[in-house]
Amino acid sequence: MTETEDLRARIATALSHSRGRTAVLTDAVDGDDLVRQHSPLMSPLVWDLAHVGNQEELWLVRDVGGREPVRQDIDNLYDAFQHPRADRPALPLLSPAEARSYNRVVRDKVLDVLDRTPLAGRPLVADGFAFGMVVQHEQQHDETMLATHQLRAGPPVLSAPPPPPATVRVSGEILVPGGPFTMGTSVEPWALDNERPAHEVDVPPFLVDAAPVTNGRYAEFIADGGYDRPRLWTDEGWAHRTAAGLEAPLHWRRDGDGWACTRFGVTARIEPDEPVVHVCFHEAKAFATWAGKRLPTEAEWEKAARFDPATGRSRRYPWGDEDPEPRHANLGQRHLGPAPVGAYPDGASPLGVHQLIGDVWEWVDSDFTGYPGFAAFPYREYSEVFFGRDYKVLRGGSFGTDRDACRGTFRNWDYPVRRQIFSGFRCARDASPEEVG
Ligand code: AVJ
Ligand code: FE
Repeated sequence: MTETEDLRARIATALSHSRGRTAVLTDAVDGDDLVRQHSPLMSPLVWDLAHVGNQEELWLVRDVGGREPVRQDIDNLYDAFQHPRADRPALPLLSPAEARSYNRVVRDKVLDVLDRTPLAGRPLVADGFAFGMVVQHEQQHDETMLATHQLRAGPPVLSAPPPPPATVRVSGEILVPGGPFTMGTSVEPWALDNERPAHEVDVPPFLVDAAPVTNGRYAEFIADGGYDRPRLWTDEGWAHRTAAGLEAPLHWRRDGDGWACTRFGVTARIEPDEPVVHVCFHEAKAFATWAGKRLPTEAEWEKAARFDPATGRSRRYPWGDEDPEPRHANLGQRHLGPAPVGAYPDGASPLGVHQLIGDVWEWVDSDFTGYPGFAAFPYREYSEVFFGRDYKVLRGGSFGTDRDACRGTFRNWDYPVRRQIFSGFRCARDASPEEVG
């Protein structure tokens, strides 16, 4: 096989893998359920379904392939900037059957375009970028659809084996040495515009938690009055906590002297050793203050995840440069929840930081902005229009994130009040001179 044939085969596999996930998420419920809105924060599942196909048509059929449009008349319906999520159920959307057949027609054309397009030359197609972008887009919506499932009431319709148990004890903090490291990338073929370009950042020495904050620790924060002490919160955080009546992570309910939560229709006691999930940025920050720590900055998070002190290089992933395998991280909706701390020793960073990739997205204390030298590509609406103070960054992916939409440089963002996403966090703090040694 030539290199191009190999790349084409990998793209075809990734396209069909993502579509398989989309099918699982949309075949699990009936037509009524697909067109219904389960939360004003989310689209009806049938919107995500056809939006995935429409983006694929725009980029791969029309732009890369130069082919005639399949359904130009529906572009406006599936343009996320034309209609806020809350308004989408009232639109004249394709029915579930129409959306499925539209996606099939588009995909057949795309496989033909893939066969005929040289994957070199203009930046949009070099290394199969546009195909990689479309694969990641579908995987991002698969995660969004999984979040919609979590907000949906009723008996369980999704199932998966439980995550693996812990096999090592992981606790305490890891010292990340001070000095420059390479943040972002200029060489990762499918990295999106906001991950580029690679640039050097000097990060002072700091300590980072070896693992994400667990449910058990988070419950201690609640029991210690964490939600009742304004001094633990920023002004903005306290105002939100009060207005929204926050008392615990989303989906938690008191259960005797402890807590239970409902996940994809199944109610169970919370597992003390699993990373906490469904907290907003403000809750993460208040917890960190309570713990005598802070959230890591985005540069600190990435250095903890990628910096190899033996070589001074930044890795693609904490475990090295190889693509994620099931032994490295809890990704891809193989399990319907985070794994306990200590379940992925093979995924640890060289410094010994665990579960940076997968399980839960981690809030960091940084606004979403462009790196020095940022250039929007191939469209401003992916990243650039979101730059500024409104959004905080999340890193590392969750159990709901698939492998092509997750790497050491990958950046996610959301409003600091959002918690319907699979969001958790870990803490960090400055290193004292004695600790630096
Ligand atoms: C990167 C997850 C914030 O879902 O809003 C999907 C990804 N962009 N379609 C989102 C995205 C266009 C985006 N996030
Ligand atoms: Fe989208």
